[in-house]
Amino acid sequence: MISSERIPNNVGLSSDKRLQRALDHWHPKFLQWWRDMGPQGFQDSHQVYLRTATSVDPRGWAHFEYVKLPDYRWGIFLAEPVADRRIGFGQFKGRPVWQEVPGEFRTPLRRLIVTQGDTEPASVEQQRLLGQSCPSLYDLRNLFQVNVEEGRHLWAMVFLLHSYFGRDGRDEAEELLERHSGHRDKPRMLEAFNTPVETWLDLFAFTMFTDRDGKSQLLSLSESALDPLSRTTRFMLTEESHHLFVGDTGIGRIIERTCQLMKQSGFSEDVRRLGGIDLPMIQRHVNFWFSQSLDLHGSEVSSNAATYFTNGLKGRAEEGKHQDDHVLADAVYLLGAVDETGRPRPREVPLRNALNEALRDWYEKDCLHSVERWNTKIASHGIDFRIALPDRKFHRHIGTFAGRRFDPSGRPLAAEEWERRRHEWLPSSADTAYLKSLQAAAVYEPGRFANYIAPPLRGINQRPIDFEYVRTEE
Ligand code: BYC
Ligand code: FE
Ligand code: FE
Repeated sequence: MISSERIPNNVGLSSDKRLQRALDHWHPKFLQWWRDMGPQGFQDSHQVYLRTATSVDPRGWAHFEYVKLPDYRWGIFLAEPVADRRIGFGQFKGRPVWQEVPGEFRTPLRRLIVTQGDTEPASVEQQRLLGQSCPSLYDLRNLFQVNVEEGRHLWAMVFLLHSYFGRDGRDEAEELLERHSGHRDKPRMLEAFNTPVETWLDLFAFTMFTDRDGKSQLLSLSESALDPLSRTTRFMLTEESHHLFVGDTGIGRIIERTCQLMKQSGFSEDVRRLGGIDLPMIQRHVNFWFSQSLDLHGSEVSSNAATYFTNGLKGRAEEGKHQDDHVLADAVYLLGAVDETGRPRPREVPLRNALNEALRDWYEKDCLHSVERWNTKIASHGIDFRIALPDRKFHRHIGTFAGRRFDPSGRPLAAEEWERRRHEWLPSSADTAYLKSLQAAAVYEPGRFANYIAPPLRGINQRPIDFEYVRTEE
């Protein structure tokens, strides 16, 4: 029988027989999934210095200890309730939030929760081989911290499905463990989650850009009129900031090392001779993961998005900061569309229908903060190179630009030029092979870092950088 000790929680699990029964059934399947599809080669053999959430107050979720991965205590936490919380947007604005799922919104809410839930285990699957090629114990530990927390994010969505969606919810929870990233017959729901993450540069770009879509989507869902959804996503956001930190500083540390190597070689561009990762290679990975993550925001014009907003299911990121009526019955949005030849033809659409694009605006701005920090670093080394986010139209598979061809500056291209030049802009198999050659020998010695990445500024939880963040089980 599942216990509150095994599953730290603040949802009254010990007195909720229905939830206990559902989890009794699901928990063993989750653990089997974790063993089969989670980090390969580090299950029972290693102890990892991990943070476990044991309560929602700041003291409770900064609890660090060595644990074996399958013994991690995945918990269920909702952010503290907000007294007299009211619906903040849409046609029900001002009414009390919902503690139960209204019958008429059951299907769309279930769909939003399942879509969110599907991404969490997908990312663990995508990253499962990376431990075997880590650049340091510090990075290995961060990878596993992200993985266990994505596992917990799955728990968060499964808690909602089990508690509020009855039989259908239980079926959906099972299916979340049955679809797999990149699987031929049962793939994950969204495109970016079916691409394997095979190199550490890809991992850092993924946590920088794709986890940041997690941030924009979770912010939007945390505005939801369905209060348990709002509270659970609010707590997930506190964990999300570490994932973004891993991505932002991971790319930053590779850039730092590349700049050092460039200086060593007399400002030669050819840092590969010194075993480094050249800046254009980093740019190509930025191009790839940024464009993939733009796709995750859905079509520019979406009646789904309008329905979600109108009914209070999913708001805008930081809804309270918008200086408008939060109902948006007549508001318009100027969409950056193009004509058949690829020339800009902005057109007005109802804002409610353009909320995916509006969230993309928020997302792009959030990405830019990190990009600016990287560029400041490059400039501080006296190197004349800037990382840039590609134009929104570049390399898109969802929405009005899908299947059309643009270069990273947004210039339309003929098919022939795109084919000829795409590997100037996107990682090629040769790029991946080079990165794999760099990471072929994993670094497991405390305090040592692979040659292509600089050490971090400080360790985790005030431990030194050469702390043994992952150790073999004795
Ligand atoms: N791939 O009106 P449209 C995270 C489908 S990441 C494949 O444009 P809508 C994390 C769409 O389902 C955050 N299919 O889209 C990060 C629809 O299908 P139907 C995850 C796609 O519904 C890293 C059709 O195309 N959370 O947490 O407005 C590590 C037309 O749809 C895609 C969420 O996504 C795609 N990229 O918006 C770990 C939040 N995009 O209805 C975790 C929940 C669209 O025609 N999801 N389609 O069959 C949503 O809010 C919305 O479903 C979306 C799409 C924003 C994803
Ligand atoms: Fe997550
Ligand atoms: Fe995440």
